[in-house]
Amino acid sequence: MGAFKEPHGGELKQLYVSEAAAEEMKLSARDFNSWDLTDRQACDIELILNGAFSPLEGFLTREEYDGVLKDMRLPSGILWPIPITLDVSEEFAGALEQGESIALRDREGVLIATLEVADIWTPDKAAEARQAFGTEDPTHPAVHYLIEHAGPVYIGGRLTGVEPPTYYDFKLLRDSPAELRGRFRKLGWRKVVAFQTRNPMHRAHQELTFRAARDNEANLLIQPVVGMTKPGDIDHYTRVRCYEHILEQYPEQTTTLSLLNLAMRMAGPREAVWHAIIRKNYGCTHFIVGRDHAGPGMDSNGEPFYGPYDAQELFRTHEQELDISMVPFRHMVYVEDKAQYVPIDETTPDQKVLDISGTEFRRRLQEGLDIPEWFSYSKVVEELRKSYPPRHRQGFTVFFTGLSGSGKSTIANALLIKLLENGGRSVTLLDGDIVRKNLSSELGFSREHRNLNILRIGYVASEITKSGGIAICAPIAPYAATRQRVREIVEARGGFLEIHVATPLEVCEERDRKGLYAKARAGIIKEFTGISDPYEEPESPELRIDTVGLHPELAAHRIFVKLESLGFIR
Ligand code: PPS
Repeated sequence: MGAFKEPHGGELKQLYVSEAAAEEMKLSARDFNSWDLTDRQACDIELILNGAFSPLEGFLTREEYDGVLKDMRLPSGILWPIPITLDVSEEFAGALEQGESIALRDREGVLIATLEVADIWTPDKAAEARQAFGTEDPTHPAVHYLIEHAGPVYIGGRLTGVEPPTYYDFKLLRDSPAELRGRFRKLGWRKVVAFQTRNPMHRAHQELTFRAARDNEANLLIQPVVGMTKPGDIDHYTRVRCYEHILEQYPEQTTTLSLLNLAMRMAGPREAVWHAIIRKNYGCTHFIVGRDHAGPGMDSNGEPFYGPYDAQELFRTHEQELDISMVPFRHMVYVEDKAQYVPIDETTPDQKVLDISGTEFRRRLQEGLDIPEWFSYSKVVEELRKSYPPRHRQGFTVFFTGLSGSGKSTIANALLIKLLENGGRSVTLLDGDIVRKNLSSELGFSREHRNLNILRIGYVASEITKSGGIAICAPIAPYAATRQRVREIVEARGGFLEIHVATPLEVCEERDRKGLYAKARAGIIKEFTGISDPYEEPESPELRIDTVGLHPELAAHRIFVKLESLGFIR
């Protein structure tokens, strides 16, 4: 297999018009219906326009979509495993007609491309989830995205590129397929092995990629994904700094680094085939596929979504047609006596084999514990420690929930004082009443308004948490789904503890400190939580506290101890 053959499915698509034509398009597109691209769509469109998704020339039409879902093929017969769709709102789609051109803009309103509308349709999302990802289970990130975030209507059609997206970070590391092919040509690299990753690289990865290149007498392209990866992954800024350190460890002139603005779907086998097509388009001849390639983790029953080698098998079935060779990943382990990494199947029973799992590595990072040099280069570990400090240096949110009069504010205040006494971090109390006065003064108590109120609190708490502070929130927060959303936003930035102040309704009503229960019973206050409005009890809070017979100070102490045991304070 020689280098620089035509990309998958024929010529490399390059859909941008000339600068002069782009200027004209910007003027004429002023009258077009205009759609602001979502983050996912912004990634997809970039790779369609620059040819990384060749042979696609736009977002899938209905016929293309059906074929991709059914047997991974476009109407031309070319293999294409992942549906690349432009999902929009019903309102936007309702104003469109087939054949018209629409403007597609980035967040700042910059015109990225125009699309000639060929099809407008309402997809069967459950069927799409089953066919593309093999499951309807919403714990699969792509299924979750499809059901929770993607718009209800799809628009398909050809794109004309106006302006490539602007980046402010790592500009020199971002390449189009044509640019990377040009670099390989200039360097005289005829065989190139591509390595895909969404994680920091440690020594095992370095050894494996080094071997893959050596065994195939090829050069190496490290091409990490910096678009959208699995929620909870290490941010790309930190990862790229780590990759730059690891690049120093390869023999000079053998290896290059380039970033890929891909929005991953975590679709396992189908995703592996997709990744290979993309790398073929970038001019690579070989592609490394590991165990559980692009795996989405466990399903809601704790079972893996795909078998560990399903991706390799699917790739193997289509390898000829894909015209890019698979380099199957062998799990590398460290053999202490040899001070060397070796594929696990080449070790002997008498050898002492060392390995640190991803979970164990994260635990050590979180708790500030030792990470040995044999596992990862110290510069890489330092970089990770800077961005992901141990828990006692991270911010966190303590989120109280419970009925009015349950004692949330009293315990929250006691906790505030204890944390201030302990020192080291700024502490902010977002009490229900305070927030309603300052942040949410225009809101009432309908479900919609309560949710809005809680999401505002969650947003502020997440910003405080991100900056390394402590946020204590004490609203009623009666709806479980909204509390879950707050948890998700905050956990992306640091710690989150939900404390259910589970004082029974009868006790709260009997206390009736503010006289609100009496008014609620009399119908003077409407939509009152516990009386005329629901309260959904948390199923698994970090702590549940019943204040009956428990002094607030003791309650605060229990939370303090919990925070200590989790490593957030010491
Ligand atoms: S929510 O549901 O989380 O948005 O509520 P929250 O922001 O915590 O506000 C609750 C405080 O507002 C007073 N109040 C009511 N609570 C519940 N239902 C109704 N209809 C209502 N009307 C006014 C009440 O004092 C709550 O304060 P706490 O401290 O919880 O007693």
